[in-house]
Amino acid sequence: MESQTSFYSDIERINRKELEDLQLKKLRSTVESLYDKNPYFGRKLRQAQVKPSDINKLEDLSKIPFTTKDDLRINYPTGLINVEMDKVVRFHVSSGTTGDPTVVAYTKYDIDKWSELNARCLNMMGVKKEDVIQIAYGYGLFTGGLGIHYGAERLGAAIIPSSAGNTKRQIKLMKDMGVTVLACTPSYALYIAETIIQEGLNPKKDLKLRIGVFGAEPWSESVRKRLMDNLLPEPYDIYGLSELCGPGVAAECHIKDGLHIWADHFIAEIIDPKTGEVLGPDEEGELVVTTIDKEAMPLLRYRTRDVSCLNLEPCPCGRTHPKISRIKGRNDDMLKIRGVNVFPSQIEYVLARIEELGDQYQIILTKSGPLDDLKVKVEVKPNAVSDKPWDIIQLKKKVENEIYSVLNLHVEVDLVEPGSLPRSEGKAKRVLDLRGLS
Ligand code: DLL
Repeated sequence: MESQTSFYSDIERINRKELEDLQLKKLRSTVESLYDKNPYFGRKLRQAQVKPSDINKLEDLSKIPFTTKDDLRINYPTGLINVEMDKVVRFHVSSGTTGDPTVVAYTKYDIDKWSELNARCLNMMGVKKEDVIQIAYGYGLFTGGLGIHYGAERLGAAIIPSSAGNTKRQIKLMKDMGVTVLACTPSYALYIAETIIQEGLNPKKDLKLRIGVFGAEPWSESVRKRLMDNLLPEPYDIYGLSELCGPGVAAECHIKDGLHIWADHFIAEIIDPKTGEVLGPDEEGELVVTTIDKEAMPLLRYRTRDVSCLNLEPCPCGRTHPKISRIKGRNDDMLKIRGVNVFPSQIEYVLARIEELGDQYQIILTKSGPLDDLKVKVEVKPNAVSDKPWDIIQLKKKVENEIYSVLNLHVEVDLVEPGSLPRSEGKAKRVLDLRGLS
């Protein structure tokens, strides 16, 4: 249901033309500030022959060169900071799963705005000051815990900052404290749901959970359905990345058909990752984001590597900010198997629709001659099939056929015992890459 409080109603429902005028004004001042103050961006803009005065309409954004994670690495740790160091009040550091860590900095103003964006996201999901929210994203260098925390505090909700891990204690807290909102990764939510059942509790009767604030990794509609069946009625998607602030860049409204990206803070573009060409609405490509309301570390045309598309149609919820589609995955996580492009999230989508399967799976990447190949290991639900070999073979065939019908790819499936695959308390690692070993 739509939230009854119109918390940030004016800016969320500002008319498109005014929103675009505001974006242009803020874009120009961001470019001006980087051009004048930041040696690295200043040089990049001069090399591309772009002056702040060249930015006269939003389309002029395409004249500006992209920023990539490499730009952050080259300038490690503080080279992209665009304010005096004494104005910086916080650093977060990304874990660097794909290379060296990257540092992001915030001024007091940035923290204030970041809190506001997260408050908007939570409000949009229907979270109210009367709610009790358990934040089971990691607190610390990762932005998930603190980002959602500040948003919930701004909204006035009661926070349980449980951080990730210690799942049984999480569940006890939920029960004893009457927790109504759970914020964590969707893979951790699945693990929590499984543990609740193992503890002999019925989430619908014994817990008061209402809303899920799930993000930080790709998840599919079929996982949403599982979470609705086994944990709570309203699971919402929230998106963000440290480089842009952390969580709170975009989130779903009650329509749950795409995530509103806050356009008074970010300009979103979708590009062809190979050519850099800007694509039109509804065309799938890489999400590129320009921050237009940041002090410490503004970024121009940051290549997120996340695959999505842009929807500019008016949303029935009344918000005018554009929507991005659910993130399919990162383009560097895309697997190319016998000529077919596969995102792990597509495999998850198929597996989570099959009643007999558990929530945990692993994609194992191997080499078959010069080509990559993959195999899927997936847990079967307890008592879902008999021990008879024939039943197991039938289920294996069914899963392989379902994968084939969606991906057009023959994949070998290995059904494994319940509880035998690793569980995640944060971002799940679903792909096991054994290509170097085969
Ligand atoms: O994951 C920030 C965050 C925390 C978002 C909590 C939502 C909730 P990073 O660790 O920098 O920041 O990782 C960012 O995670 O580029 C995406 O690839 C992925 N990601 C984040 N949210 C989603 C989502 C946080 N809702 C990277 N769906 C991003 C799919 C997501 N992928």
